Amino acid sequence: MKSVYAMLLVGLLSSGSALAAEGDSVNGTLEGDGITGEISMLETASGTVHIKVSAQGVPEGAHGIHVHEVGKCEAADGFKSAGGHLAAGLDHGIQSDDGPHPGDLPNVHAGAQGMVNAEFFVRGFSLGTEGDPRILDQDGSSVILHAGPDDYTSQPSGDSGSRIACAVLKAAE
Ligand SMILES: [Cu+2]
Ligand SMILES: [Zn+2]
Repeated sequence: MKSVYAMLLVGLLSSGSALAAEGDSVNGTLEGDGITGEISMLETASGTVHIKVSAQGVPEGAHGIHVHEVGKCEAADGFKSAGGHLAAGLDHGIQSDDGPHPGDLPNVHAGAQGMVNAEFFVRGFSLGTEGDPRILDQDGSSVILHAGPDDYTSQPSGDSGSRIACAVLKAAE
């Protein structure tokens, strides 16, 4: 009987979570040297965030892509302005015992034409005005595309090389 109670309690806690705000959405324009693109994120009925990425002008191959903790894209400083990964106190990468960061995403791949089209399902952050971590916190958030692939294990950011494009995330109109 006790375990039934415990399960009920867990059910109530998770369904009452401020993380689930169905319909909240953010988007951003990806810009880098010769690279343009679009990012959109939608918080779905399940509380899972649905992300779509499209980009052109991306060097052929695999590229790390993450949500970074500051919504500031300054090309002049190599997009260092975007800060580190949205981390929530966790370690980087799906291959880490205490990972991944909420902002860690699977690598995207560009073919010879330089096109990227990808979709992801992610849990672990909110797009709304509540929840922790959330994309639209005081200093905002961004998405960064890297020169090389994320190895999903190296700290603090998967050894994915320089930052080649950046998108500031904003509440969708
Ligand atoms: Cu990154
Ligand atoms: Zn990370």
